[in-house]
Amino acid sequence: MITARTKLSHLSLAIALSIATSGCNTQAESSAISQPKDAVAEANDFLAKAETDLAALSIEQNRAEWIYSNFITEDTAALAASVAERQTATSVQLATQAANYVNLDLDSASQRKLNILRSSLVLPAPLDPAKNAELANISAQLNGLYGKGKYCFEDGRCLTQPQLSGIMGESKDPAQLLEVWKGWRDIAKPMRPLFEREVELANEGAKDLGYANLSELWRSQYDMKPDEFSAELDRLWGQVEPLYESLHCYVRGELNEQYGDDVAPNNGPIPAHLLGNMWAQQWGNIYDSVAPDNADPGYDVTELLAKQGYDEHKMVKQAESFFTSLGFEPLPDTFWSRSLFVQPEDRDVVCHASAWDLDNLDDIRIKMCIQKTAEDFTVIHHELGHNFYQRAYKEQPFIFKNSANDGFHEAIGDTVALSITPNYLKQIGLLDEVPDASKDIGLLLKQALDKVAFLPFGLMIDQWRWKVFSGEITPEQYNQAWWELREKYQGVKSPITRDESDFDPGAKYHVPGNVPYTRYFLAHILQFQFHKALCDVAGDKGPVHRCSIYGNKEAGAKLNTMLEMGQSQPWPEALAVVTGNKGMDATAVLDYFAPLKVWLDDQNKSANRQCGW
Ligand code: X8Z
Ligand code: ZN
Repeated sequence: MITARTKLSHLSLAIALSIATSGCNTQAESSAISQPKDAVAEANDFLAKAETDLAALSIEQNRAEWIYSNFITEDTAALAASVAERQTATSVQLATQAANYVNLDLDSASQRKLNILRSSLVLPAPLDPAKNAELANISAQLNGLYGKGKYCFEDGRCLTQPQLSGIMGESKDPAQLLEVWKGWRDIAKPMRPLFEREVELANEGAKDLGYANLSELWRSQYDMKPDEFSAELDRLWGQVEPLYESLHCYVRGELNEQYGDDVAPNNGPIPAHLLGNMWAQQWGNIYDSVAPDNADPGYDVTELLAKQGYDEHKMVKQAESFFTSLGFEPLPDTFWSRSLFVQPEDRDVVCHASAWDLDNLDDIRIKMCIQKTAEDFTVIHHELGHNFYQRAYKEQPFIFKNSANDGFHEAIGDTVALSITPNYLKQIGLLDEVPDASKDIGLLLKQALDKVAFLPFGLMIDQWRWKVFSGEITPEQYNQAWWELREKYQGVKSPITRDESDFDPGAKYHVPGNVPYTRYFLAHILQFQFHKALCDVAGDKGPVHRCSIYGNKEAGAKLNTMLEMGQSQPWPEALAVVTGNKGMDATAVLDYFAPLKVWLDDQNKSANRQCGW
């Protein structure tokens, strides 16, 4: 959740300018009207001070949050909440003040900084200090509830989220899958009243800043009007929906053959516990159940890692070496001594993978309870993508130390991981023999189970949250509306009856963590655009799903040029640096999976499947 971190540490950070700040506010207004020249100077002074102060305070916040997430107790929660409270107060103050300067004739960088200051909060507190304190407290509690979450079996064994996810990924026993699926969701029930209050308070904070609600604020962070952004998402989803439907149809048919009509009917939405993942968000873990008969590439990265004796540290080293092969500097020693790779047995930690930038310079780290699986090998690349991005933009002014938009931050490591091809695995000694082109459908299917299956999930989380923020979904409808959207976008359903005593959204990290989720949808489009463009730079002439940019310094340099820009330019400019185009476009996704789409439709047709739900 690096970018949540980045966001928080950037803009909910801030130093308590306290009395001096509010005085400054009034002056700014009056001089802006009467003395434009002085007002411009004042605006620049305001920005300079804001950046210095924010940068300093962000370090304090990062440390408090790092310690809390690595050691969840009442005390660390209180300390983290107390820093968050100060920072939110200051960043709200700065966002309010920034509004006073936006109509001045400033240089474009200053103008952009003001806009970022105004719109980058993800959890704005009301001006009332008591409410700010309450919000900081609730936020820390929600994070803690997720991090401490466990399900205890009847035999007394209590498992944490990564362990339960391991069962969801491996088990083929529907009864066991259902027990774990349901058990994990019980951790979220106590979150419901906290979440409801969090929404109320943050909406009030958004209104204080001049937004209609928190939905409008979240959607204002993409260099376009909020409603244009929503329309852009609909457009991108429309591009990929037919591909998703073909995949859904095929997978549902195969699951029906495996489990039978009672467990996995061949029509309607797919029961959510059968897809190899706690949230049915990526389906790669059921590849073996749905693999094509004649086109299976015949290797499994989890097994290859085990065979070569990879431990957690070696998995991270290997991922680092991909980045250095592109020309990036190796990670600093402190990364290795300060990161968390292995789940500690003696304390509660937030296991959900995240990448951190403690000092906005070189103290970069990851925190992740690594499982020795193919899935986590990919997640490690994802996390390092964040760290290499952070280091690339470290020379930018503080407010620009972020990605072009939040989807970019999520896309970089994934882009690199798209280059984990059979050829690459052979080059690094994990695979003996590269499967020939007759196995491409298997390779593409495996990839689609993760990347294509993710798209509607990546979209629906914030479709739900935005409606919650705007009031269109009321607290009495939280769970029902959640499942309606799950069904609408993903075509999955709850395997058992749920009601409003449940709070299933809370069982997904980013809801209690208050991390916006549309970024991952964007990243799943962007990474295919980046991959295609970088493969072109690398001069690869083969099919794009066989292309690996491993070792290619030109591709690395191109990527680095974009990363170094940070958030200093509107995202279309950054996108153009790598792709030559200024628009997000799912054509790259469709091109990548084109042979698979033909194959899926063929399979669905010859099995006479009725697609859709
Ligand atoms: O949360 C993450 C990363 C950290 S930013 C591990 N991801 C989303 C998720 O796990 O739900 C990566 C893919 C989607
Ligand atoms: Zn991420």
